[in-house]
Amino acid sequence: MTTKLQELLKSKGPIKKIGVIGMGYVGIPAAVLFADSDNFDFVWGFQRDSSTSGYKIDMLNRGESPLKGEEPGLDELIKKVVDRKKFKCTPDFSKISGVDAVTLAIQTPFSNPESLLPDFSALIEGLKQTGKYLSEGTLVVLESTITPGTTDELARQILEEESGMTAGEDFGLAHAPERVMVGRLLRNIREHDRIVGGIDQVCTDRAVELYTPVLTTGKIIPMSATAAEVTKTAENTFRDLQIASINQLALYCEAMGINVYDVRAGVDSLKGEGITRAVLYPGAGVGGHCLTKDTYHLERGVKISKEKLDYPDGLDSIFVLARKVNDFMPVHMYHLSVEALERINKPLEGLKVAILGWAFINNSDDARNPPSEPYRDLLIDSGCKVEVHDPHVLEYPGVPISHELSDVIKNADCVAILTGHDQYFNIDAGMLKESMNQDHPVIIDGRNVIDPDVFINKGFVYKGIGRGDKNNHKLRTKSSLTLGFS
Ligand code: SAJ
Repeated sequence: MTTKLQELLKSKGPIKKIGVIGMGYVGIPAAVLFADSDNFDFVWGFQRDSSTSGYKIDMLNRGESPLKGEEPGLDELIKKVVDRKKFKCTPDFSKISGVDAVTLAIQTPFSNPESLLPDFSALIEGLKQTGKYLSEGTLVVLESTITPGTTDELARQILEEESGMTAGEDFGLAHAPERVMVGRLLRNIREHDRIVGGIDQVCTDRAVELYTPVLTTGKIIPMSATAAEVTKTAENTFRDLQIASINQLALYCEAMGINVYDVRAGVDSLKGEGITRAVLYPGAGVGGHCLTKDTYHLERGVKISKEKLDYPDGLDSIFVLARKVNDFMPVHMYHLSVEALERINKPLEGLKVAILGWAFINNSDDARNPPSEPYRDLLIDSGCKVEVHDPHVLEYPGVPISHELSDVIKNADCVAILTGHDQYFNIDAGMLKESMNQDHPVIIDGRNVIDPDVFINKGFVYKGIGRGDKNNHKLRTKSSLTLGFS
């Protein structure tokens, strides 16, 4: 028995006109890839004409990308589809009534880090606009990272209220989570497999029709909408768990006086069918906008789930524990700093600490939820003077960022490496010691950047994440340094 929606889709025919709401890192590449496909006739890019992002409308319609940073192929593709009149950006959401499919690529940030509750306000606004102009037989797809259950409940409710129609009968509804990484937006959309989940099979099939033409090496993986939401949050939750595992092992190795990188190499040597261990890298913490929040989306999803969860009473989920371990790493960096300075009888009050690296990830200017921030806060609370260097981050609210390494390390009592930017791998121990101008300068390596022996032999007090084999090294005395004993 065919459903009403099947009849509607049959009479509409294949998807030809598409709308993409939210001209950001996710929406722009998605829209121009749809527009570049011969399967589709035209794509509207919907962007609110707000004071903060209204400028994007004219930029895009001039064929220019409003996105910062290098995005291979994107500038050319925007210009191409605009010149061919296959794409146009507009603040007029009423044009949704003329499309066959509309996708929502709208951010769902945390309202505040403490509450770990997502701010769905922009997404809800987008859903209301969509519902208001929705026509029969249109497919609606959510691409934002959302709490499992959102598509099938919140989104369905808003769309039905605003449109007066019924999801799954009068219009289609699905979730197709984005998996893009800044710097490789087009490649990720084309090459990553695409999870596509409808609220029923007809909606899933229509969403498969929408996304298939933009994939090159990627394959479609169809499932239910809620399974798609869980997949997206779980793939980041699992990565966070993998990182927490090696971070916990690093803490154990420090306590047991061994080198975590020896253990890592050993465990990683187990390769092959079904026995490979996904051993990642320990570090000063986990930042960014994915791994720091997606675990809590997943946790909230299971909390509001229809069926009762069977799990040991009062026990944190291993996923939440993983978050707590990873969020402990900047605190551990602080503990290592205190231990190192105590070895040379330097109370923190009034000391100068140089932080090398503010970005949450190597060789990037992305400073969302940086592990360096809690580390800096702890130092300031202890009375330290803190200066921050980062070669890529231009600015950060409330934190002066220097681009002159020599200024930041000058006369510093302690240097702490928080981000593994390439530049830091070339730091010369002799130069650093001279610039810090201390008998026993302190260096805390949060990203396995330096060779401990080179710095220890220069008279540094060294501490490194996971380096139980070096963290209690002998201190080179002044005399042995002047006599040049190695
Ligand atoms: N980190 C470690 N140890 C590791 C790997 C990362 O401490 O072994 C830290 C990084 O320093 C950083 C944080 O974790 O502070 C996150 O790093 P990330 O490499 O996971 O980068 P993200 O947060 O941008 O994650 C994104 C995600 N991609 C999408 O959401 C589409 C994630 O699913 C990808 O696995 C990841 O990129 C990737 O592989 O590049």
